[in-house]
Amino acid sequence: MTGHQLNRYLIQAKADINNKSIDTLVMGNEAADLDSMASALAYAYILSGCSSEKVIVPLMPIIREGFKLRTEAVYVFDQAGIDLNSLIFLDDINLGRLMEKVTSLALVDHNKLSALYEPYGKKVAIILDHHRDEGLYPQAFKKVIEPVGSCATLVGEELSRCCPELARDAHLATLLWGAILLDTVNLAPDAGRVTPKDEAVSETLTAICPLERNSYFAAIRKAKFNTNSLGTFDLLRKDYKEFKFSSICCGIASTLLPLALWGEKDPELCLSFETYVKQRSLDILISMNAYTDPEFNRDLAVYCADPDEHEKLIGFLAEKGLDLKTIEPGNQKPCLKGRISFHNQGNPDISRKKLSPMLDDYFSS
Ligand SMILES: [Mn+2]
Repeated sequence: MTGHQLNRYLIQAKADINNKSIDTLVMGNEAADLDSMASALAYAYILSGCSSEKVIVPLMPIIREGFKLRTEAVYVFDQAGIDLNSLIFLDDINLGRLMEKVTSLALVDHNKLSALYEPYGKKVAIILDHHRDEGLYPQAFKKVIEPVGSCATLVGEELSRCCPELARDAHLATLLWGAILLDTVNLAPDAGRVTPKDEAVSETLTAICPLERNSYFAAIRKAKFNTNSLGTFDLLRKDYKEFKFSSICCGIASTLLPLALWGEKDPELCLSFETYVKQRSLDILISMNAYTDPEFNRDLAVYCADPDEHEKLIGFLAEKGLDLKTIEPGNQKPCLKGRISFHNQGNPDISRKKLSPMLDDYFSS
């Protein structure tokens, strides 16, 4: 499986970053979702197929450890037979030293560099993106910025346009098609994401990819919500935001499994929360668990380093109409010094977006 052309390209690219100057470095955005990573990898491969004398390298702008949190990307990359060891992650390189050897940048799935990369803005030569055009980098000689459902669609267009030899590559097609199907919700018009261009590119990929559309989409969706492979630490950091409410540092994780199931997997939830709090110097850590069972449902886990603060906070949340019912997820071991409590949230309308301003008001008064 590792011997196919796409993997041979990746192995070469990874060797090239150490001993050659790089004509073009291709990168997606820092959120590094499936669309972004698939587009970067596929576009680098296509560009190098068009001009084999050039050194063209894709960069995944996250650390290697972060890849496994994107469970849908793990699934699609596996279906496409991609050897993860050959991918280049941030911790495989020294960014400053690498950029000295890079002549030009190709941005996919974004058109504005983040602060870390902004010093290299002058090198931007190509942009393929489906976000709003920020009108930056006038020196770029190629800008394709269109509001299609998925950036992978624009990469797919480049494939047919500039590199017909790769247009029969099933691994490449599997990669691009996965991103398009996930972003357009399986090309569903009701979801309001799909455009005629996404449909057209998807049609072309159907002929090359050995998978069936509906089952491929269903499997990607399932992988996205399947957190079985993740431990408590990974679940906490997968979709995590940190807030400063007055002098209180509060982390709120959004997780996709019921607390009952989480507690069964990990009987030391409190110790894990406590370690996480310590590492990030937090005062409070909350997990908002959203899942369907079969109705949409929410649970809430609240940890405070200060036990007195915990009691007051739960009292406040009760006043705010979250309708909390205390639950015991499995046989939980006690905390070392803080206090944790677990609840079903009877009012499922209160999301992180709504909870955070409430907490801000509470701690500011
Ligand atoms: Mn995108």
